[in-house]
Amino acid sequence: MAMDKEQVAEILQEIGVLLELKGENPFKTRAYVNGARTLESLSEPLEKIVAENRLGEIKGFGDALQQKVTELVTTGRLKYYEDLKASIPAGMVALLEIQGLGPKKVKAMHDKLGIDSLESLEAACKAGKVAELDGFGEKTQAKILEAIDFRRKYATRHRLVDALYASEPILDALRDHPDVIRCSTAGSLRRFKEVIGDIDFLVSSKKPLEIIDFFTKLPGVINVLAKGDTKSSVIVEGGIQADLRVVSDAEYPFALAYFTGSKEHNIVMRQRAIQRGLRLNEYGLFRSKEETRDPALLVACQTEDEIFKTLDLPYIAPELREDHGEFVAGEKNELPRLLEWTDLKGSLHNHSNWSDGRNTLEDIAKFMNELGCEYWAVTDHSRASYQANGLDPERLRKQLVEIKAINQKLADEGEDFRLLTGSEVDVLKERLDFENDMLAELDVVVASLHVPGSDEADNTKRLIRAAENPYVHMLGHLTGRLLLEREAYKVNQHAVIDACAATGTWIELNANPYRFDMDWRLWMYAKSKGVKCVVNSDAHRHEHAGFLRLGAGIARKGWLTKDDVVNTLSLNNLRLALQKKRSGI
Ligand code: DGT
Ligand code: CA
Ligand code: CA
Ligand code: ZN
Repeated sequence: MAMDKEQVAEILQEIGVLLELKGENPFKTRAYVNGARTLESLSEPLEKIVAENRLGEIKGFGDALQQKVTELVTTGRLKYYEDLKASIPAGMVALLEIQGLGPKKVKAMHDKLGIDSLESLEAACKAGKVAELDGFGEKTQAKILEAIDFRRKYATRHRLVDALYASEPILDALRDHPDVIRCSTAGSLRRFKEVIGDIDFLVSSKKPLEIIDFFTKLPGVINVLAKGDTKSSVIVEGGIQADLRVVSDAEYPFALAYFTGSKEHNIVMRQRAIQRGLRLNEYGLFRSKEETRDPALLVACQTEDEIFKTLDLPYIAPELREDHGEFVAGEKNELPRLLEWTDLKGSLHNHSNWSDGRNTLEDIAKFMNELGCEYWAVTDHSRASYQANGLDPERLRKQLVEIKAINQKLADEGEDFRLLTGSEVDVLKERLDFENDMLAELDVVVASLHVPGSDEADNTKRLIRAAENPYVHMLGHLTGRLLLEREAYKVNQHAVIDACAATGTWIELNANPYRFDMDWRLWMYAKSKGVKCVVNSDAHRHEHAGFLRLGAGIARKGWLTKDDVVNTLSLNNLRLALQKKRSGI
């Protein structure tokens, strides 16, 4: 595949750095870095220049550079670069990402101390060896240790919720700025990925410099990494990197589509443009057969919607832009009408202070009623979860009496809201934690595997057995994963989904932002088998009700509609739905 000039420039830049790491002569390394810069500023398409054999006319482009650029543009690869990369320890290259370390310092530490990884660097600093090197000193050594710490703490992956909370006040501030015409988040955050790398902001404005300056001085910004004329990178609270790009308002819809991604989605969009004799890039959609950003050739679009229309597609929601079938469905006009979080009428998996939740039953009823819910199930842990203060049948039956009294009081006051009784019953090795007669007394039964084994077949069998129980309405957090913290236990999710389909069992989409479990990638399969979803907040305190909004976003990412989600039903219809599996007994 041929490369465009940005990609070629990036590789030249990297060659410069790698050569410096090897200690090559500075003229040679600088030729590559300068060459990269020249390419970026070219107004003509690079492909054209190469095809017409005119690279030599560009200032600073000697034979070596011409030959390499030609190879890259025509074949998409460069043997020289690949060999060079292979000749340097990968750990050394990674050290360049530590703040304050350039190729010269990395090379010196490698030559004198054999440092070729983050670990060996840290050890050498702690042993005081780095400070002894020429041109380093105690101060530099301390700074390097700090930077290593910083990097560890501010890892490169972040949970969606942390990125959302960090981005919202920044987006509000941008929106309120008088020189901002339009603004949005983009990238994986806008696509609602469960884990993101960095936050992307996009603004349209006539005064980019002022916007950049304003952005870098916002209270949520704790460190400025780069500050250019139209883009900036910063670290925001939570240690998350955030990129801002400022474009003209005419470019805005195209930049928004481009920087929302995903890369895979963008590739297909570009392809569709080419098939129609057009060119799509971050600057616009152009009537041209080659790369350009000539405004005279622009197909003006006011919104993303119009870009999609021009490429014969309906609007594709950002959550679906993963090249996971949105183009095929879009062409047939079969994109789903996605769930809205306001469609949710309550949550069917929650805890109270009877097990490991914080709030009392009365407070929960009051709070969720005022929030506008129609119902809220209390599904405290069963006795096997002793560390979570799980309930035995005796305590659970006491709780049922209390809930009944609360509901009676609500009815007397003319309120429509109801608490539902229930349990998050543990899936044990050979059975469920409660007998069927206990489960039969409950409105809602969630079955969860809290202590899995290491054997996939065994975990799968346990969950299938739980699904086969006529009193179990749904399986809770199917894999037990905690994002960026704990891996999923081994389980054959497809087999479990099949069992749920066969038995009329629902599957939870646990909306706790550490979980988002079952994963969005599996819902399309579940849906194809007719398995319904329940978006549950798994609330342990009032504030967790807000998880429902996040869970709905993940459900959207899994292509789910209102009809696919059980807790969009009104209380009466929910009661009927809860009876359905049991009535088959
Ligand atoms: P992240 O930050 O790793 O969670 O994922 P994204 O999707 O936010 O990726 P990011 O921040 O590197 O770039 C934002 C978007 O910009 C990305 O989704 C698509 C677009 N983009 C960036 N680089 C490229 C590229 O080389 N080719 C194409 N087609 N699109 C790109
Ligand atoms: Ca990003
Ligand atoms: Ca980015
Ligand atoms: Zn649980």
